[in-house]
Amino acid sequence: MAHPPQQQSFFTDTGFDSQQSVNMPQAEIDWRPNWLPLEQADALFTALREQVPWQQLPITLFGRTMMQPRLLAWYGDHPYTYSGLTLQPLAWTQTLFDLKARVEAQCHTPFNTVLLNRYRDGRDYMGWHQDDEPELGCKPVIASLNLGASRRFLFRHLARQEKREFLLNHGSLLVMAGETQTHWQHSLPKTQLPIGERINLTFRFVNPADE
Ligand SMILES: O=C(O)CCC(=O)C(=O)O
Ligand SMILES: [Mn+2]
Repeated sequence: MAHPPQQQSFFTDTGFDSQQSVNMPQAEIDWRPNWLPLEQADALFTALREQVPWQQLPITLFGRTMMQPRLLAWYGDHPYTYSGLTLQPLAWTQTLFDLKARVEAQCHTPFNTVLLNRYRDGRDYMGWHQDDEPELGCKPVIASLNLGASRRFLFRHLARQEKREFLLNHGSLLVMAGETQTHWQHSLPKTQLPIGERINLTFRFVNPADE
């Protein structure tokens, strides 16, 4: 892997961080609303918005192809295939490489890719799904970092009548682990509120053997 270019790091201090407990059966969730200090979250949002080569790409679901209702970018060491689309990875930038190290230290697990989603306003959204692609393995750890506008994030259990809701605010980190992806789906619904842009980053470990 090519060495990422030198650039000033966002993560020179550790900042304020507090975990909030979550009670969800058959799930392991680590929820840290104040994970990234405000100035770092602001700087990261601006840098990613300007520097990432955002793309709007098609998706095929149930035989129908449509444009995805958000912009995205895929970085890391491996391609990623989901819903009929294979994303070739962009090379790590120094900013994303440093951020990955910080998220790895928090989660005590390695990541080798990150999916970036940019929601231009409340009309952009993500429908119900599980992150259960074979290349993620059976109990994937997925760390989700949130920047910009706060958005509702919903969970629904696949077998029980249970739902949960989080308000994913600027600088928060939500980690999904254990059997979360087996038993729960998640979504980011549309909103009619006049809200600004949001960027979400999900760090993942793609198993090279299953590519
Ligand atoms: O934007 C979000 O918070 C959700 C992202 C997500 O679920 C995904 O990328 O798989
Ligand atoms: Mn997901």
